[in-house]
Amino acid sequence: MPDASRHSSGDSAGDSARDAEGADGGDIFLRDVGSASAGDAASLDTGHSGMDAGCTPGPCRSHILIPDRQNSLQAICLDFEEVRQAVGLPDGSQNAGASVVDYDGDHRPDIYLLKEVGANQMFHNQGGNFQVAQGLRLNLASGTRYAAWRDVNGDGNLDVVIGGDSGSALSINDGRIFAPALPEVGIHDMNASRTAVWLGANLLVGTENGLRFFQQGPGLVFEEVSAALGLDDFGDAHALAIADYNGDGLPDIYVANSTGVDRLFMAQANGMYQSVEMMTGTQGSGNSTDAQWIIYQPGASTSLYVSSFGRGNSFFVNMGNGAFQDRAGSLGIRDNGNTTRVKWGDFAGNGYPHLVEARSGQENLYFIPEIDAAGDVVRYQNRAPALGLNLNGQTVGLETLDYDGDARQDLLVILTDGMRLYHNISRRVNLCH
Ligand SMILES: [Ca+2]
Ligand SMILES: [Ca+2]
Ligand SMILES: [Ca+2]
Ligand SMILES: [Ca+2]
Repeated sequence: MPDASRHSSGDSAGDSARDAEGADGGDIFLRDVGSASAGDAASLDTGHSGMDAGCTPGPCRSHILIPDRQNSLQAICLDFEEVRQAVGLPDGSQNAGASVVDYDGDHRPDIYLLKEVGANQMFHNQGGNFQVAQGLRLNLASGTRYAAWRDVNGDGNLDVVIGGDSGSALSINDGRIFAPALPEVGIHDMNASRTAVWLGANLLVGTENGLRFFQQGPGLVFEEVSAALGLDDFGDAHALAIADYNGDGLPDIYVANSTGVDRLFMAQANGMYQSVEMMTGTQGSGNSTDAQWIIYQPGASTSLYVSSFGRGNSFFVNMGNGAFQDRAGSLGIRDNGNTTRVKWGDFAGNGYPHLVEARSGQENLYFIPEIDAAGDVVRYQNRAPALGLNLNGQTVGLETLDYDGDARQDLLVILTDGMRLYHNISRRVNLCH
């Protein structure tokens, strides 16, 4: 297994689609040469107005063509097809989220559905379709909020810390079943929690009473050392985002709190953390719901998107000198709605990720970048309606995964009372002049 340490929400950004070329790359589209030189825009609505009688218009259902910056004769027709039922996944009810993980190491991502009420379920990926895995003993009771996977004992089987309303606990996977760790070892924390992330062998948990950092010692004994490391925060974390934003080789921690300011903990060489959110202006809105670090265009420094419930979202663009500039407004991704979850994904496979935003009681959004001739993103546009992604419900989970192994990133949306799996059917098309 290449990476046994996973983010709590199963972030699979490492599986990013490198090539969105589909099998059927021969469709011919009219290219409106008046407005569509490859560098002008990343998203070009073909509409119907410009079709030339000499060209055969191909079926790009969404009408969203993303120019290929290397080849002006080609573009990517961006499109998704909802396949939940076809691949054997249930709608579910009382859902609380999902964790995407390859729990059995067969190189196919599986889906662990977390429940607000009722038992969690692991949907085993059989190679494009899913079946409930029986007998794993992961069907724990209600109120799960996260699952954080890592092979803690180095036996090649992924173990898991599952957390939620009744606290966090480690289960050990013997290759067949998961069994709770013995009381004298492992992680046992009674604080209600929504999120956790592995930092190497150590686990950081966001609880309603603040951060808990469990440092692994010999014999699977974990010690809570957050105060000693300078990770002093008492907010109710909804998300933890990890990245080395300043390029010193040490992973840094962003804490998106639903209560009080967000925190940015810069890792120091001595193993301690320095709180730099005020210095960097990344303290958030006071009601944050999610956060993700992202390289939003080729060559950019690792930047940070933070969502907020009922207040504007922030896009802290990393200026490369330790400073950030919130460019959400000028880039068109402020959105003052009730954002609950965000996920960036390179759905076009061109190094310019798109931004998916889930909102509570408002339509979900899907932002595509506009790119200038120099290759810089100048603005994002919401294209969710054209893609059929403008769900209006209570979204509690957003995950990217390539469930069918075709090298295109697919999108999983978990609603409290349903599930949608959007198969990425984007494909390369030829343009004609
Ligand atoms: Ca698997
Ligand atoms: Ca293990
Ligand atoms: Ca760092
Ligand atoms: Ca795929």
